[in-house]
Amino acid sequence: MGERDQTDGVELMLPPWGRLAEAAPDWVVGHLHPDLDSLVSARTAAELVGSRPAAWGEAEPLSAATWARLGEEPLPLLADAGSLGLVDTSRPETRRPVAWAVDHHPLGAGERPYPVYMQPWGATATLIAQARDRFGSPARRLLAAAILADTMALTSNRTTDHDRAALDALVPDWQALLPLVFPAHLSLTPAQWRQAGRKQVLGLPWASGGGMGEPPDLDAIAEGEEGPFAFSWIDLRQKTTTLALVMDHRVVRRLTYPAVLSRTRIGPEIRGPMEETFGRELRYESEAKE
Ligand SMILES: [Mn+2]
Repeated sequence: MGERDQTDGVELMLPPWGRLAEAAPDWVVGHLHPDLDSLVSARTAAELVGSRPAAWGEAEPLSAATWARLGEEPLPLLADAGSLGLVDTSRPETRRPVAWAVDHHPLGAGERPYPVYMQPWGATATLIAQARDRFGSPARRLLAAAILADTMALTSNRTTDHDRAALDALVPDWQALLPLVFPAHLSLTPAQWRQAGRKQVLGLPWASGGGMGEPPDLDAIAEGEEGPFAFSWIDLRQKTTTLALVMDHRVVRRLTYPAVLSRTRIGPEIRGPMEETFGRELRYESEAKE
């Protein structure tokens, strides 16, 4: 905890939870459509400072399903009033009082008249896990699951030694959590897949997910899609990504290549075939999802 450095007002130190608890915010909340790291970080940071955890909006569907498999009730939606502690979000919310932010993302633009505790590690849960001695086993299990989710089971190129060490210390047999965090998505119906992890990439609706098992039935998913629609699946066992492009209810391109393990990077191996199929007018509508 002792090290302290200052860069552009960001404090590169671990959150001093005891001091933060002395002026605890009403709510601890993550990003707009929280993923597992965001949900877990809100829940566990709130526990450390004695605040209430909340979700800004509906949880991202695959993460909401994992949260339920871990035995957790959905977090309440954030109320319109009250001060905030921000976790796992680079969003500089300043229209209402913010006590502090705890994050692992490089910070985007925006003024932050509050302390930010940031480490460029694989998950916000890894920062919070530094206080693991203060948690019981349910919270430690949640933190481990969030680290697995945000690092794609320690395979993402954002994974650090801090993430590996935290995981081992939290739950020594963390491999047992893998089927909970990355279930066989084969059990999802095509309709559920269409709801899963939707965002806009290159101007197309895009669903993506990670899995440990066989890829889902892409033809069955395509049947329900007018398109254009893009679907990607990361197979953590094979370390491959499968990409399917759908038009008029059928798969028009299908590619499998070594996994692009950063979930936010859209590399030329994806962009190329998409532009070739759908035309050069496609735009990359990047979003600060995490
Ligand atoms: Mn995160």
